[in-house]
Amino acid sequence: MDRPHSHTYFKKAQALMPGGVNSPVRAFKAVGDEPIVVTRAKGDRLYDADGNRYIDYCMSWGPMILGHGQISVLNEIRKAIRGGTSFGTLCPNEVRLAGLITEAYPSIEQVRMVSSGTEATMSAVRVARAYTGRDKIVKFEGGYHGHSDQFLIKAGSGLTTLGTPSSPGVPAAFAATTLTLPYNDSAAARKLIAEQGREIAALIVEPVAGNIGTVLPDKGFLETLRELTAKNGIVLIFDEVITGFRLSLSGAQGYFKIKPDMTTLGKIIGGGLPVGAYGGRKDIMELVSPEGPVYQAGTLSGNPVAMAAGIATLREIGSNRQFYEDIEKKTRHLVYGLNDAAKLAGKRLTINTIASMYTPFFTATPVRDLASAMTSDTKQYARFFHLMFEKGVYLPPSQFEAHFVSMAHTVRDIDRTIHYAYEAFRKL
Ligand code: KE4
Repeated sequence: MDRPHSHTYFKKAQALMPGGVNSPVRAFKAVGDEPIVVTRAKGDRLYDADGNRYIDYCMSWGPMILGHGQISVLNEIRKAIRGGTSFGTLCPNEVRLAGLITEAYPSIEQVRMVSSGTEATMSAVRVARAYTGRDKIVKFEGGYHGHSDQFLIKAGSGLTTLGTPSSPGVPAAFAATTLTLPYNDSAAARKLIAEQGREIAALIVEPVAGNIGTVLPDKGFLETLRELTAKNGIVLIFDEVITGFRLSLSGAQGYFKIKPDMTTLGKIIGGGLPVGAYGGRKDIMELVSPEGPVYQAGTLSGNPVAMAAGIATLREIGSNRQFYEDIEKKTRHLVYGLNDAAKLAGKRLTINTIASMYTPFFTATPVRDLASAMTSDTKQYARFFHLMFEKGVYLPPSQFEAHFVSMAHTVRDIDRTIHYAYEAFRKL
């Protein structure tokens, strides 16, 4: 695909920004070549600076569950902007979005809006440490919870993609307070908590991993974490930045019927604008300033325009009783088609999927944790990525990410995708 204008933008970007991007995974480092430079998006399509169009399965890494440029969201943003863009005060839209979230998540008795998933998880852990008076936290190998220091230990997403699971710049003393476990390893969790449980403030988990690529919890895994944390006074944090409003109106906790002590949200609740949130039991959240002593703040937290985008998105989802059934039907159609195409082409793939997220791993091994995900042939993924890109299909530019279907994906585009995938598999 000829992309001279994108090339010009990227060259300028490289001189101005590290790696020419504002977030590492966008840089195409894991798949090679220069990144896509998008000028607009509509429905399930992206349009680049050279007028090329792509069927999009990255969907801005998760927020765009309705599709790009969804009219009711754009209308609410336009309406909000007419009243100004930021007040630095309480505004009605904050109350509305907080109400929609607490209504959808019974475990969230109180919620604090922030401007990213990173802020949400960073703040949730701080409150959990204050609540328990303990320092240590537990995360899972390949789990990605944003880029605050404590989580950049054996982390997934861009860190695994770029081969730096533990980032330099994190003080060893700080890193030592983060304990890690293999995802889906209940026995290891049981052992660690038996040994150190009373020193652990919080256990943070993606209830469905999205940053190893899509990895589902084994039967009983989440239940074990709930039992162990409850018994040891450990705050169980479900990081639902990806799964929140993706798996169900009540996220993964509603889907698997497990009640965490705290939840972090992001992506979909901002409808494409910068919004994150953390919340949970009132006796924990009442520690948050100014009600309590745990400080956390943000100039643009609860921004009226960003709130409007989130409100419109959640209302659009909530107004359609068939929403999750319909979007899952589209996803199943795609995943069955990809599996059939791979089989027909004689390719061995493992495709993990749940609700409207999935990941094709280029390995014949079942993928249930970071170690098994690492058996994937990332070179094959990169070649598949480019064969699809050349056909006008944009996938996440990394093997270790979730792919997303939106309500805007048409059956026609999904069938096209399956056809192109068959052709690509045969060329691998
Ligand atoms: P943000 O700070 O990027 O809004 O959210 C951090 C975060 C927290 N928790 C989970 C489960 C997440 O997946 C994320 C962010 N996800 C990545 C992609 N998997 C965002 C894309 C990027 O880093 O550019």
